[in-house]
Amino acid sequence: MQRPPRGVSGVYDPGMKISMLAFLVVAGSGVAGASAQPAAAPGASADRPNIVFIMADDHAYQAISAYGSNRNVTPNIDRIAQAGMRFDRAFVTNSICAPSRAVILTGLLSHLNGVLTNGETFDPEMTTFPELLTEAGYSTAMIGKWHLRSTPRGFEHYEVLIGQGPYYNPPMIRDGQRVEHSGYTTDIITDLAIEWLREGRDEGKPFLLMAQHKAPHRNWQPGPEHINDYDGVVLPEPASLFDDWADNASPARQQEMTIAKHLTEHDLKLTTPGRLSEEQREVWDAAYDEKNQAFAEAGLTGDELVRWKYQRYAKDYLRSVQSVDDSVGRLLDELEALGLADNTIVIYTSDQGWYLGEHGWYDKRWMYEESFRTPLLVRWPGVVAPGSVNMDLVQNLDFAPTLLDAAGAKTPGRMQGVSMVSLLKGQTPIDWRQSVYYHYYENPGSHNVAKHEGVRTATHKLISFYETGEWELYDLIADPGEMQNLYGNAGTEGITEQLKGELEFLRAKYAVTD
Ligand SMILES: [Ca+2]
Repeated sequence: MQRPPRGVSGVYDPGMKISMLAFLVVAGSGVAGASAQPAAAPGASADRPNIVFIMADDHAYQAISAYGSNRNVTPNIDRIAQAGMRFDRAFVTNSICAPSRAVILTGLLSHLNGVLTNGETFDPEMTTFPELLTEAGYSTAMIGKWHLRSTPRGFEHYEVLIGQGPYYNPPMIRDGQRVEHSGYTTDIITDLAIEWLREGRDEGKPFLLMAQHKAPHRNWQPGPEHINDYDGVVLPEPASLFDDWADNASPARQQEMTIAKHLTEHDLKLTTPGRLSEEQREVWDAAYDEKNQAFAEAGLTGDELVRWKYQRYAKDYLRSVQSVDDSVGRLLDELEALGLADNTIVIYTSDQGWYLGEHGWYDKRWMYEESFRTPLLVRWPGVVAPGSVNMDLVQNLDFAPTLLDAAGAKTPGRMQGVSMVSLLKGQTPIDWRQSVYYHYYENPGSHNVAKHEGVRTATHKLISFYETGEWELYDLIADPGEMQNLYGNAGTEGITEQLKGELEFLRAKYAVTD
């Protein structure tokens, strides 16, 4: 179903796009030489693929049916997996929103791109892959959640949420001008992306469209079309919903992200969100007044209350995901309708993973699998074998070099990621990495997660909570849920030394300093 753009005030100005590009050319953009791709003549680009990069915020792979979700069905996201490649060992380098976005744009780890936590402003002078694609002759747009405090640069066109942005009626910044929208934010981002595909892009060029959702970020406000999904359903609980962390080092026990204790009334929808129009509020209250009355009458306590909170939280999260899935379907349909699907790479990913009740948690940040991993699905007709699955170790660090490579543009030598194009072709290079590096920095910070770094191989994970000298070691084959910290146990000396050596190797390779 295609919907017209809704509630847009302000008129789209194609001149803005052209003048922005002209500025980049005239100014030399400060990174001339970083891209060796000579400026292609407009229209001389039929062989270069278009790129649609769709990123959700905090979308757990556990909430995608292509990844085997036992809790929801995402038929449209699954279309990308069915026609393309599913990466089962895709990881982030720092599992939190703004830092992940900076890594994706720059191909540099946090300590080199400057965004260590959500508190830093992204340096607008940093070289980014969209900027390099613009220079290489791509028509480029960034629509949706930016969340880097800076003004987007290097795109022909942008329209972004302000900060986190609300779930309903978001003001946005369109090429420097504030515009007001009414409606559900996931739908609005989709409308704007489709509008740009139809009318905004330069049709003489290949294009990069980054469509980045706010959903399903906290506090998981469903859209009107899915607000009553899962009513009457009892979602399966993760096996570790009541994890007490008895076997783990103290950092995990000191966090503040439990479903049991740390969700607020606002998170649990016991209060009505602000910002809703009268009409939206009617829909909202009609849905939640009924749900909340049943809860009040039940008078739950103890584990039963935790179970109720899990159901409420997970259902709202999945309702929010469902609108993202609708959005993916609309974008895929639009590519078909415009005759672009056959020469367009479509990527679906998230800025990191998420706990959907595993270990009793919501949120992210940890190097444990649910937040360290991120969904990554790539469709590239004629290049990627439909329905393929990749088990190589890849990271969001690799996205920039991959997309530059796919576009035939040169990757700056400073970028630390590696192009995944050969993986997409089904060919793993013999020297592909055997381990990945992780580093989380935001402490003190929300949810009280200690700083940590670590290394993961195909079979094991070693984590260093270096401020307190605590370590954790997991055997991911025997214990994929990471319920048993093996560090210091007899018989693990060899693997521990091996992983410590690997961690030092990666620190040196990536120029990580103390
Ligand atoms: Ca996020």
